[in-house]
Amino acid sequence: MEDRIGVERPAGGLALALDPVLSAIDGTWIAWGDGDADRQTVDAHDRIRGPPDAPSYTLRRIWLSDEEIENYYFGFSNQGLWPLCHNFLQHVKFRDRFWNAYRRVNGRFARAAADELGDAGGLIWLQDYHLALAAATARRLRPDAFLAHFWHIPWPAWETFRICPRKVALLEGLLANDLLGFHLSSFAGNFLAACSRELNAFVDPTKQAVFHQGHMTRVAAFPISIDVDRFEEIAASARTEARMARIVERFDLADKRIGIGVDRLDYSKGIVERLEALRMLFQRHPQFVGRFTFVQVAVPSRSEIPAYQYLEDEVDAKIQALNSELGTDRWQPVVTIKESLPQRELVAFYRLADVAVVSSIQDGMNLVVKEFVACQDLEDPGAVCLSEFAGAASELEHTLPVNPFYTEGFAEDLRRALEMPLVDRRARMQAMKQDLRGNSVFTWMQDFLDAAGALRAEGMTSAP
Ligand code: ADQ
Repeated sequence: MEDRIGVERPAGGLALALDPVLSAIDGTWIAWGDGDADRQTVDAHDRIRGPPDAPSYTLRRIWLSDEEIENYYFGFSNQGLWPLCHNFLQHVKFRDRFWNAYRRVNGRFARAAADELGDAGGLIWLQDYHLALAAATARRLRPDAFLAHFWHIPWPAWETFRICPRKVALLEGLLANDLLGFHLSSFAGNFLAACSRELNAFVDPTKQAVFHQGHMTRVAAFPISIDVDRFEEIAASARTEARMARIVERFDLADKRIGIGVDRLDYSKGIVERLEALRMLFQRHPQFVGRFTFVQVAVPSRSEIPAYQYLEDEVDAKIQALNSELGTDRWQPVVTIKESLPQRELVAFYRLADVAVVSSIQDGMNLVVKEFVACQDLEDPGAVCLSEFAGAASELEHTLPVNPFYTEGFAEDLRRALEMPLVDRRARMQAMKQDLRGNSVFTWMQDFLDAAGALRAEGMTSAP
């Protein structure tokens, strides 16, 4: 059989959000690659045009060895910073080999960015917690560049952050940027507090700025969103109707109420807590037994890390127990899909559902809930149960807020969602759609770039 090279779309908010952004500005995206296919597709300068369906930006590859992936990505990034920033201190592991690889790889990203910038200078926009140190190297190499960073996950309270043995280096790395963005002003506030307490840096709350070692960094909130038009368009298409019909048939959902959860399998997403609330819903409200099916789309992620392996086992065991306790030949309380689905298929699930459940224990923003809202039609929209601890809760005010730590309350919220009268669902959905339409991923990008442009124009990058 002929070997073919295909494109895998990651089940992750950041990559999906940035694709349209890079296309809109025809920039260069620097990302690590591994595997033969990545190597075979680049040119002599490790570059390729993307995305494959409509090439409109350049992708520059950085090659990481297995050892670097283990220590930089699965190590410091995902066993250090991820659990630290999401307050899962039981999962935090700090190792010197993790840190050494993190520093090294950050340096390589910075050098590639400095290299790609060209003679005219310009903006280097760093994304996320994997690159906290890159700005410091980039600044040394390209003092002419404007450096900005967007941090896609929460920034924890100082009491949490201070347990990190590399806290000073992380803060100083991020302060090499001119502009630093978080989803929420509370995360920005936590960062400012850490700068003042750890570095004794001067924080100017009115300017939302930190002054440290003769340099000013503006720190502000830019809540991310989705490509709203694209989701609305797919949701309204005839092909989506056909997909919905196929899903109903495949999972035997014709006469059922349907719930949906879509998550990377991550302990921060509150999947275990959700399953416990579902069990309680069926116990306390037997009218839903046989009549309500919860579809959990949960694609495994970071499976090399033990905490993620335990989580997957725990989720599997809970679903199996619930299904064998209550399920029959014709009905299962929970249907699981552990694959990465094409966006169009996800949209069909969103449209079918009577209720979406997002029960994050901690979440920077959460794009799934925004996708669900964008896909609803106002004839018969679904209800939304949204964790109070997802960043999106500060934006979408007409959901049913849930507390994933309180199983009984959560179960009652699920019941309320399933029994919510049409007029109430419509009013809430209309308001949420309105909020969302004014705030797409393009607005996010524009706001961030405008802030960068304004700072550059002011030339405000030196101490007062
Ligand atoms: P994530 O933690 O990855 O993102 P989230 O914002 O929920 O979380 O985005 C997940 C994305 O992956 C959504 O676009 C969803 O449609 C997609 N997805 C999930 N499961 C899928 C599957 N099985 N098949 C296909 N697609 C799937 C991080 C932060 C978030 C923040 C984003 C963006 O943790 O808090 O909202 O970055 O900043």
